[in-house]
Amino acid sequence: MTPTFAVVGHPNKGKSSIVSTLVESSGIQISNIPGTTVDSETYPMRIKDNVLYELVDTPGFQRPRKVLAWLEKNSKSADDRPQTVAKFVETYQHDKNFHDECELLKPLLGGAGILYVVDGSKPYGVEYEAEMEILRWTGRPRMALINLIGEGDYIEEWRTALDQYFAIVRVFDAMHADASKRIGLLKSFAELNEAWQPSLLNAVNILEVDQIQRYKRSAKVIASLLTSALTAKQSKMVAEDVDPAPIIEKLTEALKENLRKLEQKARKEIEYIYRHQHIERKESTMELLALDLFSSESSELFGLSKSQIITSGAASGAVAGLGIDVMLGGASLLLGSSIGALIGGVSALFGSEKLGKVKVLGKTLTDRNLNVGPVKDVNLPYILLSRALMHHQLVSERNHAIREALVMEAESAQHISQNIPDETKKQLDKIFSTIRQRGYDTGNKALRDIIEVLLTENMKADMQK
Ligand SMILES: Nc1nc2c(ncn2[C@@H]2O[C@H](COP(=O)(O)OP(=O)(O)OP(=O)(O)O)[C@@H](O)[C@H]2O)c(=O)[nH]1
Ligand SMILES: [Mg+2]
Repeated sequence: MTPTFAVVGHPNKGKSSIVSTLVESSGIQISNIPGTTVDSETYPMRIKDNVLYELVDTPGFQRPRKVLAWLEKNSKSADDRPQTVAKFVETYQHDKNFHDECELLKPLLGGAGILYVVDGSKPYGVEYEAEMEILRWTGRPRMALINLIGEGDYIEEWRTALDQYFAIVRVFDAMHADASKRIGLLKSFAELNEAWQPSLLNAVNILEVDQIQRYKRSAKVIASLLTSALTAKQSKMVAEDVDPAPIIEKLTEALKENLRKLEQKARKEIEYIYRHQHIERKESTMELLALDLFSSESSELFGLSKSQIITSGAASGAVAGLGIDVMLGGASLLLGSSIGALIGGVSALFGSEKLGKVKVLGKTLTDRNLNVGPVKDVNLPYILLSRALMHHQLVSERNHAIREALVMEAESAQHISQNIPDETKKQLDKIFSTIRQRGYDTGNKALRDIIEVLLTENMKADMQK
């Protein structure tokens, strides 16, 4: 059976925040208005096809004293207490006054363990005792989490009280807990109930492996971003008499836009890896004003230069007898060198000097291909890399209980590339120049490996904080 925990407690103490964190879901409703969660809802923690555990988000206790008074009246001895709780739910499940209590007790009657959440930044008070007593009556395995919503520190008095009702008491900061804290908490869950131990320890293993996988997958995304950016180009065929300057300008803008889009796409992919699909991001767009670009003009037709066409023509005497009309009729069916071969045939008929007049699908060989890109600027991959490393750090550390936008300051990205060790920079320079020369994605494993190390170094720095 999948280990299931119901997160229960007073209204507005961070129950939904804890559920969001532990199942890595940013779609759960969280707000500072008490009574936000109205009905119980079960959320599975899934990695690939495995459901590792489930958490039930529940509404807070509303009338615990009344419930406890009823339970006490209807119970004869301690051995009938869990049954009495079941009887309460059966009796009051359609009563509006006890809707919240019935909602939170139902999953416990169904076999869930208890995670009781309190706010350790506020003093302890007797008003919590009825809640804790009811939970004790259910007889379910119980653990208390002291969350810290404000500045105060009443952890010790809470601990003294909670220890009397709960097998395990832990301080757990819902909003700032990172992956290692969450995994630590799962290990405590495993202590709570022997029957869940194998599944939960397995869950811990799967999560630990998944953490490493996330770094690997992120490295792949960033490597592919850099490769695409280093090889990005724009080109357009124009007729002989067209002024190239405004077109080059447009192509340059299109290239910059493409680079920004590549970056945004990589951002989304990284956020997806860390299950932050709904993130709102506030970041300054990449400054690409002064980028140094390659630009060139060449005459070509369907990807073949004039000399290629003439060369292939020399070898294709077989088509020399075909008329132009026949050739045009068939041109749409032909590609690349076949077209070259046919034009070659034509050049054999008309002589290469007249080739400029021959039109194929409306284009002449005197049309020019205007090219912009790739970007020469040696800083480009480092700008992208720094920004990607910073974004990865923010996203990988981001707790799923946070609902505010992710803010990225462009200035703080700058120091990241300065911190890359010189030896690594040399290796990167070499890889970047190879990618530029080859002009296509080589699926560069060396690049992925270096980026993975840079991502992991970031992680180490975090753990030392
Ligand atoms: N600073 C801080 N705020 C927190 C923490 N946990 C929860 N909050 C805030 O406390 C408020 C209540 O959080 P919820 O998770 O909605 O609380 P809840 O217990 O589910 O509330 P109900 O559904 O109304 O019973 C929200 O504004 C949270 O952002 C925390 O660890 N630190
Ligand atoms: Mg809630």
